[in-house]
This record gives sequence, C-alpha cells and structure tokens, in this order.
Amino acid sequence: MRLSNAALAGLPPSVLRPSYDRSAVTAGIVHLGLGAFHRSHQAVYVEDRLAQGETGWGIVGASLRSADTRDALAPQDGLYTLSIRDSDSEQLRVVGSILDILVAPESPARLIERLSDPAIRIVSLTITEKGYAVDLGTGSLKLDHPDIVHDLAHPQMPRSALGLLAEAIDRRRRAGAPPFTVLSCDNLPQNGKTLRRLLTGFAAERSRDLADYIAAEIPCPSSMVDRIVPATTDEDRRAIAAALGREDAWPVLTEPFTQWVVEDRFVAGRPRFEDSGVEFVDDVQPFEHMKLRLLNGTHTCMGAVGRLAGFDTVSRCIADPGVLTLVERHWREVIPTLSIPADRAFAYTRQLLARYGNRSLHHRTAQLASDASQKLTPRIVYPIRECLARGLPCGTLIFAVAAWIRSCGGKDEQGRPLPLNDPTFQAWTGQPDQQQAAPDEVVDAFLGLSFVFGDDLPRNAAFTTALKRAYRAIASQGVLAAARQV
Ligand code: CS2
Repeated sequence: MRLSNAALAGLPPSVLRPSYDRSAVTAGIVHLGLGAFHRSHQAVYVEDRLAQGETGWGIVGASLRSADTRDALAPQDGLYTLSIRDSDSEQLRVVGSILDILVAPESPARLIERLSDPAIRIVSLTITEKGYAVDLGTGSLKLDHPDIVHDLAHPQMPRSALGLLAEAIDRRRRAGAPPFTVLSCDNLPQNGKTLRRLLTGFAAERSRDLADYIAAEIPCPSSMVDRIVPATTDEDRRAIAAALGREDAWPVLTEPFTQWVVEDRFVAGRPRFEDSGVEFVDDVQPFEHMKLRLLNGTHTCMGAVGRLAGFDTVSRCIADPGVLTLVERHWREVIPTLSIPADRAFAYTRQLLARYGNRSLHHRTAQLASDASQKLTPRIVYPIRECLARGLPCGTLIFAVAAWIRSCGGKDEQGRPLPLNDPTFQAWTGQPDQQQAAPDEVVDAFLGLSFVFGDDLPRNAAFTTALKRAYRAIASQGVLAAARQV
C-alpha cells in the first residue's frame, strides 16, 4: 500500500497530483543535495513547469552522503507528498518531478556520467553551507578539507560537490558537449558568485585550462530561495499516510509561502519559471541580504535563545514577549544594512511574524541550531561588521552571538542537555567548560574561531567588549532576563 505511479489515480480527490504524463518527461536538471528543502521548493517549481508541458526539465536527484532519500523514494517511483500547512489547514500535493535518484558515494562514476549527458542543462545545488568547503571567515576554499584533499588526489572518484562539478565539466569540455548552468540554492551570501570562485579555485588546482574554461563558459547565477521546511517526524508520516490512504516513506512539510529570486544567466536554457512565480533579476544581492539577515538571522538567534530558554519550536519562541522583542530589535538593527527600501523590509518582517507564528509547522529550534557555527557568520557576523564600520547600533546582533556561544555549552538553563549537531564546530578542541571557566575566558576562547569571526573582529574592542558584556549577562541572569537589558 505504498505511494506509486499506479496508486495516483486512487488518491482522495482533495490530494493534488501530477497532471501530466510522467513517462513522457525527460531529465534536464541534475540536483545535488536531495534534501527536504529541495523537495519542498525547487522541485515544486519544476513540477509546475512540467504540468505546463515543459517536459524536458525533469530532475535527477543526487544525494552526496547517505542513501536514505533514494531508499525511501525509489520504491514509490520517486513520488512524495508535500504537506502545505498554515495554522489551521493543510493541502496535500504529490510531486512527480524527480525522475531518478543517485547516491554519489555508491557510484560517483554513474553520477558523473549523468552530469556529462548533454541533455542536462542545469545543475542545481542545496548542499548546505558546509558542503561548499569554504572558510566563511575569510571566504576562501579550504584546500585542507578532507574531501577536497581527496578529490584533488582522485579527480575521477570525487566526494565533494566541487569535485563532481569539476570532473563533469571537464568531461563535457573534452567531449565537445555544451556547458551547463550551475545554480546554487543555498543560504550563502552571493551563492552563485561564491560557488564560481570556489569552483574555479578548485579547478585551478587540477589544471589551468579547466579553470579558464569554467571562468569563461560556466555561468553560476546567484539565487535567493525561501520556504520554511521543518524536518519530517514519524507522527507526520502517520498523519499523511492516513490522509492519503497510502504509505509515503518520506513526505515533506512546508508553509504556503514560497519565494525564489534568480539572476537570469543560463547558458543552455531554463524552464519558464517566471510563469510559476519566480522573480528574475540582474542582481540578487538586495533580496538575498533581506532574506538572509531578516529571516535566517533571527532563526539563528532563536535557535540559540529559544533552546537556552527551553522553547522547542519557533512558534513557541515568537509567542514569548521577550523573544518577540528581541527579534524585532534584531530586525531594526539589520534593516539599515539592507539595500532594499525600508518599507519593503518592514513589510517582509510583518510577513515573517505571521510565518513564525504558524502553529502547524512545529519548526524546531534544534533544527535551527544545527550547523549554527556555519550559519552565524553570513547571517549575523557580516551585518555586525558592517554596522561597526558605519557606527550603527548592533547590540542585539552581538547578543545573538553571545547566546550562540552559551548554547554551545551543552546545557539549557534548566540544566537539561543541549546536544550539538554541528560537525565543523565539534571538530574544535579548544572549547572551554562553560560551567567552570570565567565568562570572559569563554568568550576569549571562542574569539579564536577565525572561521566565525575572521581576523578583524577579535581585535575590535567595541565588538569584544559588547560580546563579553552580553555573555556575562546571559551566564549570570539567564538569556531572557539578559535580553531585556540589550
Ligand atoms: C533556517 C532555514 O535551518 C535554518 O537555519 O534558517 O532553513 C530557513 O528555514 C530557510 O532558509 C527558509 O527559507
């Protein structure tokens, strides 16, 4: 009783499903990083284009780490359910745009073969911040990252996204096949530009010709993606199976809101995404700053503050007047750093309040806190740097950094364990015992994390003084009491 092509006709009438003939669809996109976010966002925009008859743009998904997604979706013909929830209603939609799923570690050769097929015209990515092997403190490629070291030594058996892309591009170039567009959909500042810099830097370690070819022929448009996608729980699986009348091993959940802003630089064509609500612009940066700093920045703040205070979801955080005030102050400090008009930014924050208040999503603060050491820098540290340089207030942003430091200490304020899910941070051996060490020593130790703070902020007295003050207040009074004094 599993979801499958054959089961589509028998689903309850209220469930949306592919309205096109899936067997007529061919692949035009390879997507690297087939997580819940991709399945709730880009795959749905593609689904809409397939339904409009653009049948050459099906997706081949690739997981770069585990086989979980393939194992869940392959027995159901790549189909999965999207549950779109607002506080009091739910719409189920079965999505059919993913045609095939590959697992890179099982066979990098198969994935490279697929990437080398001239029918593939776009390679998109959602591999999270850590997938780029970038030192966010300095912006440079981590040449000592184990996957990068491996991929330079074994270019035909790559593990990293950069290694896979470089090898596939090289094969296509040698075979005289046309180039593809590489489209980053991750929450990185200037994601396309950054990816291009990293990819050419990586390729240059392999061959100058390849690096020059990439620089000349492979466009990497930047894009801003926005849709809140909480991790699926077993309870969600049960509820969705009951509503479908079929098992779905891995449905995904999301909110009604969705946004995608993309730079229109595609070398081998693209679906008519503009007819499905995508905004095409010359420069994504104003939108990306708005989203990364207003939405993701306050998410990271709530990931730390909320967990310390014992709030397990975003809607619980935002229902607390203390957290709400903190989030609103965070926005007020960030808005002067944005290049969009202030009224558009305020309108976006009003919409964010409604999105955060969505009671059906159960968006967990623990999910926000995963990989926080990678998220903090582009979302909060960059705007702090800009505010300090321009003499703008940023005490609330610095407070969020102090709360993050405190949340790495292993316990919440009721003494319950706060497990970390942040491999980059956990590889750091210098973490002091936050229950024992003097507060200023804790902060001094963290300031040594150059991939978070760069080399400049630890030497900036205005920053370090404010950070120490905020951390001391959190440690002595608790995060919500300390927040009232910011
Ligand atoms: C979140 C994002 O996990 C996080 O840190 O901030 O995944 C966020 O929900 C999305 O970027 C929303 O578009």
